[in-house]
Amino acid sequence: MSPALIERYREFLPVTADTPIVTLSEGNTPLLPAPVLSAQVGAEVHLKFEGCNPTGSFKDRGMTLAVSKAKESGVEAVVCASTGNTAASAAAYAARARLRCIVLLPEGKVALGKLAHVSMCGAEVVAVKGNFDEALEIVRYLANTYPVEMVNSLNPYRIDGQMTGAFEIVDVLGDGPVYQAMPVGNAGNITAYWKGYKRYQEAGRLQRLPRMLGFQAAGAAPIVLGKPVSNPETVASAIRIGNPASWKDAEAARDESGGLIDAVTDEEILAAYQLLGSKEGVFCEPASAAGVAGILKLAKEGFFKPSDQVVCIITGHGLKDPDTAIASAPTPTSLPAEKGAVASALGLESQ
Ligand code: AN7
Repeated sequence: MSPALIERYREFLPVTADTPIVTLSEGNTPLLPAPVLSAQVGAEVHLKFEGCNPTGSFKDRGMTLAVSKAKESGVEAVVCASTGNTAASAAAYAARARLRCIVLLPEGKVALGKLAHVSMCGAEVVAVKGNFDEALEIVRYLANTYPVEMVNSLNPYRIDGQMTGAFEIVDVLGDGPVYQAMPVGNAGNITAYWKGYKRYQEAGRLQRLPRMLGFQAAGAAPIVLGKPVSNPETVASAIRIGNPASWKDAEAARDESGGLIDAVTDEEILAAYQLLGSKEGVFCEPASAAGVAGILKLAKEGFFKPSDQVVCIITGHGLKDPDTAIASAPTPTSLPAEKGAVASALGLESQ
């Protein structure tokens, strides 16, 4: 087994010799050059493909630590509200730790692959007739009232674990990129990356702090609007969040780094989603394309210089949301099982 993420970065994480390490061999995800995107953006773009984590999203970085610490504390159950990926990750790590796992999901708004994952990993699923923000309120109440551990990113161990994404980028590039672009939902990940870069700077492993570029979906853009959105809507269901828990920390990451948080429309998100799949071979879920949509938008305003290194965090795998993929793709050509018919429909000509 490749080493647990916690072992690789143990010196930066709040674990002791007594912490039981709950791992599925997370992290160490690819940092891929993106030649087509680089040409379109006019900068050197890399993709940090977090879909390669054991449950198909970046959440595993935080969950390995949060569940390890929950196990260490002797609690019997973990609980979270989720647009899907946190729940899938919590379910998998809780199964590994033999802890009870309770997840509250906004009913009818969670992508199919995430629902499948949560169920197969044995979590107890509550479908809440409300949105993510309402589900999170209930989870906070449960965690304050009963002996259950909340594993949303309000749990500081989630943020600490997710710092490792920044560590890995710097370990590969040799320094911070000029810009880091990413989607923003509950705003835990932008908080974690910024904390990670700063921690690496303190440790002397980084000279240049990146500027943080966060992107919300236009229908769920509370930080951009400066006020909560009571009925968030977007095709990017992972970031369908109207009142992010780490709002202030996201603003601090933006302001301290000299970055920005902007909104991208569903059309821009879906165009970036298709480009990533069809031109770079990276199949991500719609929310993950928001950062790429954002840099494409900024590029139109001449934002980047050719020498700028830009890392986009591709937060989740495309198989999480097969319905959106199928709806976005052309319908397959249906043909009889005949060689000639297939060859001629494909426009193939013999040499
Ligand atoms: C693919 O799973 O909030 O800004 O409950 O699944 O740290 O919230 C997911 C968020 C980006 C936004 N990309 O990250 C959840 C949940 C994907 C995500 C985000 C999410 P944060």
